[in-house]
Amino acid sequence: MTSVRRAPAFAEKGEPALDHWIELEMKLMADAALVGMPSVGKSSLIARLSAARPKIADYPFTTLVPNLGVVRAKTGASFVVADVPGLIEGASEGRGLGHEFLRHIERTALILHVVDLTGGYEGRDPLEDYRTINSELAAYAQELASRPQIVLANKCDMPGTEDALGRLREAAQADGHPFFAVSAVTGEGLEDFVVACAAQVAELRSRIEPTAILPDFNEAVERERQRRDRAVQIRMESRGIWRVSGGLVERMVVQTDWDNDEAIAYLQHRFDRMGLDAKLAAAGCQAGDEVRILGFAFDYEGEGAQDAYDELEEELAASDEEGE
Ligand SMILES: Nc1nc2c(ncn2[C@@H]2O[C@H](COP(=O)(O)OP(=O)(O)OP(=O)(O)O)[C@@H](O)[C@H]2O)c(=O)[nH]1
Ligand SMILES: [Mg+2]
Repeated sequence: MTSVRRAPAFAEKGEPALDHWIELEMKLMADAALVGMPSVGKSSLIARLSAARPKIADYPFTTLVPNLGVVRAKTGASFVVADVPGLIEGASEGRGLGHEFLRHIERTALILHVVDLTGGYEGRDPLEDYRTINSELAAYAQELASRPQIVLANKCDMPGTEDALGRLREAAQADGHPFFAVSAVTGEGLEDFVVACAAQVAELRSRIEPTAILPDFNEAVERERQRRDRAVQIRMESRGIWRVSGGLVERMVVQTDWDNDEAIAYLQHRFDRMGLDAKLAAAGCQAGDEVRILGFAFDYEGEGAQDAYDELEEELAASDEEGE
């Protein structure tokens, strides 16, 4: 394809659009998630700490969908907390509301593990609750169990909770987790907790690459874009008339300055490097046929014509040099 008819055969502008099917899964993007057995006071805590106003009641599974709240520390730092519905033993196998909500904490950098010091109306052992939740997290994904965790021993305003408090503090410390005795009702211990939590969130955020969330997606889209861009489609429009399409080849033509012989020669050089002549020949295009790209028409001179021209040009250049 060497000879170019300079006047566009017909006007046609614009690049072809790309479409994609993408599957998105909605997940909470909180800095920290309140995780714990039902009725331990997770919603009471988020209500006390933020402007969120979730339903609070003394029966399990009061919270059915996660709530988000913005918490501001007295240092001025703020972070987003999610109040996730209660987990129970077996949640990792889908018991209770567990499975669905465990998925919500997958992307939360910090776990705020809330334990009810009173053991609830069933008289559970708070230390056992603490272990149960941690094994549920581990059973769902080992990585969740090793995620940074702050343990909140809630309802410390209640009488008779000292013994549980001591045992729980010991266990949390042995696990390497910061520990705070708090009360969502009186507010005890919450100020210190919020300052510590804000500091840890800041530290965790600094470790996260801002674009880390979608690298695979972005890369896949870019790869696909490049693949489609480079792909060249050839089809016969009618007898002796061929249509060449593809993002790159179309852009090359659009970008060419048709008043500039060098630009045209450069375009022909690029066609050549893409092996366009050979591809046209393989498709059945014959010397004398017309090749259309967008609104531009080219005369096809047959495969090998370019080589002959190149040789001729080289010869001419060589004789020019000799002449100088
Ligand atoms: N005494 C006392 N009671 C509290 C405290 N925090 C929460 N409660 C009570 O505990 C009960 C459960 O509180 P919620 O905040 O609804 O508990 P939850 O963990 O969100 O419960 P689910 O959403 O069902 O998982 C309510 O009756 C609260 O008033 C606290 O610090 N001290
Ligand atoms: Mg709740």
